[in-house]
Amino acid sequence: MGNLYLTYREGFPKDLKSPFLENCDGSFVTYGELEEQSSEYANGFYDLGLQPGDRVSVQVDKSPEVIFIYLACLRSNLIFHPLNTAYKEAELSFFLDDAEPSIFICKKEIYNNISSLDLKKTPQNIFTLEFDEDTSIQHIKKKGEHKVMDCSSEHTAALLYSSGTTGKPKGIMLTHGNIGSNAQALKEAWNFTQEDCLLHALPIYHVHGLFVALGCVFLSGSRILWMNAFNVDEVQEAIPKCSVMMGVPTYYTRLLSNPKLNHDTAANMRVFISGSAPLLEDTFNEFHSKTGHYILERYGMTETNIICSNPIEGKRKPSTVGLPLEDQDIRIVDDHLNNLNMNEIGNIQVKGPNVFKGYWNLPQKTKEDLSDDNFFNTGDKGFLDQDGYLTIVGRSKDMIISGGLNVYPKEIESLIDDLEGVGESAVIGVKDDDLGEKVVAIVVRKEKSEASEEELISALKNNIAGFKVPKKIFFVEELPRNAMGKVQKNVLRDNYQ
Ligand code: MLC
Ligand code: AMP
Repeated sequence: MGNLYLTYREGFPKDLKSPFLENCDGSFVTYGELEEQSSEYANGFYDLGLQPGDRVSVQVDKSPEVIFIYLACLRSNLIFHPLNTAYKEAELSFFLDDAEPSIFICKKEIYNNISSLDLKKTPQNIFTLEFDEDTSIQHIKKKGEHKVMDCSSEHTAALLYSSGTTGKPKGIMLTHGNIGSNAQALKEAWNFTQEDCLLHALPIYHVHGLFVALGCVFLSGSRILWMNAFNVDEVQEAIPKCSVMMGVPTYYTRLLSNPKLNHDTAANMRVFISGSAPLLEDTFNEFHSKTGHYILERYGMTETNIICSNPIEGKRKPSTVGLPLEDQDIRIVDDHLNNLNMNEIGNIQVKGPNVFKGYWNLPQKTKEDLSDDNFFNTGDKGFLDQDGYLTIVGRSKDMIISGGLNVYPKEIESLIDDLEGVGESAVIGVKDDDLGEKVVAIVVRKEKSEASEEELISALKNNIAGFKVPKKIFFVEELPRNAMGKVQKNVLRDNYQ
């Protein structure tokens, strides 16, 4: 396996006039157009003088054009760097300073205010994706054949950031081989064929909507029913036209409250797949009684793409994430790396061709997260049962998953602590029927401070992506601490649940 584009290309249907992507208004993109458009962008990148390994950072609304750009990056050996559209200026500045892209494709508002990002080094090429405007990246496209560049499967194809329990976000380098091997394994595990139609309502700046969803489609030559965002009514309308859906648990809890979801409307579906956050057993059972489908839960992370999956054929066990994919080893170890027995809870570690190459510019951090025998420490805790199914019971990393998006309390606490009138704070996740977990802050005001919940929330909204902003703030006189002076988050979680 070399260039991932060629791996994807092998799965395209023989007839390139076959639809790849269908929009809700009936318009569509064929596989032939996918080839043509990605070639044209790749020619444009060449004319701009981009070199293999250069980064292409993208922060724009979901659109098929982004897929063309992703594929053009693969073809040209450039590193695709997608960014959550919710990131605010300060967050964006960090990512751009760290990734140092040669091209930044952004929304018009950012393009017009690029100087306010106060970057150490402004990218040489900045574009928007505004159709028909002078600033649009579309103008770089150049017709003509493009020869896909040869590259090793070890070459970095994408850079995706995830925050950490301490310090700054880390860039995760995923290679052509990482993404390709996982796509192959998933296509097999989930029996994707050309007959499938995938309901795609996920964002495409995370591995779930980008590599997991698109990889299965490319490799099977199937098609996508495309939605720019998750809207429960539109998704419900689309279900009868599709055979596979992928989503985070929130998608399924929202669907359950839709009166049109029933056995008949879900009859054409082959499988509903859930991941990125824990699926509650109640959701699994309720969904089955309403539709006759057992949701297939799988487990993954940005550093590894998908690790485990419940089977297509065979028992799907609720509250488990299923069996390791065929090409991966999973082990459960204690803190001293001793292997634990079946049903014993420990640290989940994984080894396989899917495991990332390393953290961008952070060799020491990469070393810390990989054992000497090359197992990656996921930071998740769990156990394997007698049938080999994995159950995740918690995390050693302090992280909240809200609607499938990760929030690191440390980052939010630092920001809250810097706000006027705040002495200190603790950020926790509490159960939420819609989001799974929601972010809540417990704040100790400074003496005489009258800082209000509204003021703090509005100050945070100016600085960070909305999904990270606490949904609720409680004020207390002091935070509970243990004998070592450490804030007792478990006490807070119990009190504020
Ligand atoms: C949006 N908001 C959220 C939120 N998403 N708040 C908390 N948690 C979230 N996940 C806030 C916005 O800031 C805004 O706040 C308000 O909700 C409305 O915004 P919206 O965009 O209209 O929200 P909505 O459409 O309801 O979005 C919720 C969602 C979306 C669940 C549909 O977040 C989503 O699609 N999540 C999927 C994320 C995903 O793809 N994860 C995969 C990661 S990969 P205000 O205050 O401004 O009104 C990974 C590996 C793996 O984890 O295993 O897959
Ligand atoms: P990310 O950093 O966005 O890639 O998030 C990866 C994390 O999401 C994992 O380390 C898990 O903690 C969590 N996760 C993903 N899928 C599941 C799942 N099915 N059940 C529980 N947690 C999950």
